[in-house]
Amino acid sequence: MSLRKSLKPLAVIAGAMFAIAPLAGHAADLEVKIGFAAPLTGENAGYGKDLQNGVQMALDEANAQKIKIGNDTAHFTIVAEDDQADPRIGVQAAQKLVDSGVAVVVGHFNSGTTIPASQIYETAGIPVIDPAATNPVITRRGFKNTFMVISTDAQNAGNAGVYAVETTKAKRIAIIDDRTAFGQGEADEFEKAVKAHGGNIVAHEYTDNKAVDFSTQLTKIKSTNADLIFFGGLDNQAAGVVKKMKQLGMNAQFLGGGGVMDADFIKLAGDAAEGAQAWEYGRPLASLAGGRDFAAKFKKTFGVDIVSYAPFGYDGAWAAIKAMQAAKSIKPNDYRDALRSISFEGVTGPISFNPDGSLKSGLSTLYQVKNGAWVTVVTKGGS
Ligand code: ABU
Repeated sequence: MSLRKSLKPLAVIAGAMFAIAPLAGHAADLEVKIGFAAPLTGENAGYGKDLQNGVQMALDEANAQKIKIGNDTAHFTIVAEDDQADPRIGVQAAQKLVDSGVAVVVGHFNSGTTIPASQIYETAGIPVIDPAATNPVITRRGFKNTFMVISTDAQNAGNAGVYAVETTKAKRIAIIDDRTAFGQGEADEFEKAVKAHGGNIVAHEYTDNKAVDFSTQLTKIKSTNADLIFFGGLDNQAAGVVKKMKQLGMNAQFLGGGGVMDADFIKLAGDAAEGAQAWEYGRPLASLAGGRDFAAKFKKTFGVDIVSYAPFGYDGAWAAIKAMQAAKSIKPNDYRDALRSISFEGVTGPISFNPDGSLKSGLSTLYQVKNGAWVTVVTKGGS
């Protein structure tokens, strides 16, 4: 036998030994892929990266704790897809995650991507835990694999509608929405609640989520003498609306739904932000046990402050890990029931699910800009 020939079997054996040896740096014997999808490029990338960091923080903690699933020590790895906030790309991202063999997905950010993507996960039988998208349709379809760790716009925008009528005493209420699944969804829930409580809608105007000029809509609304304007859409456009209101000399109150209450809104709107009000999902982080520690650890780990939904991403990932631990399996058919009946204290509050997968006891909080900063006004359950 030549030396060349005799070395070949040895190389094969050595290769096989490396293949079964634990990976350097951790003693895992069960690799668990956690899927994640959100916009990681484009206008909404800040929200997406924030969510991804929240999920990563949960996985880092679980890996440090050497979580056991059955007899195996698990090592959790994130498999991230950029859905670009686009429904068509969101569906492709979902299919890629399914094909890559993820055990669960935490995502997406936009209601417009989450609604079609959750159909892909349902067909594949893979649970998706939604940490940010809030159109009520997401859990109204009765899917077995869709769960939300954030309250819906039936609650959040519903609370805004009741508040507009009963607390602000606005008599002439106008609405602008961005016609996305999110903005339109929350505007519809707001309008429904206003009408159910005897309020008066004087205008409902539309824009799209790329628009930067709201003169046409606001000029029409000004002519109705509206005393409160609700905006269904995200922070950057909400800032454009309040700036234009100021330029047009409008004194109506500004009320936002989810996705408005963050530092970007104040930065973009400047002085026009003062007095703006917005309802946002859940409780203020600082009021929750562990909230301040979470924020400090997040800053230390990633070098940036939380933008908005990172704590929900973190809780979503932990919900999946805890369900897998309880079921002693990472197979969806084994752990789905454990996920359905999970109950734990997350960093955002208690996490457990209604039969349709929506968050039990969802809450939302009203904030207002005072002296250039968001301050908490009140927290409420669903209306
Ligand atoms: N829920 C806040 C914004 C994300 C979305 O639902 O589209």
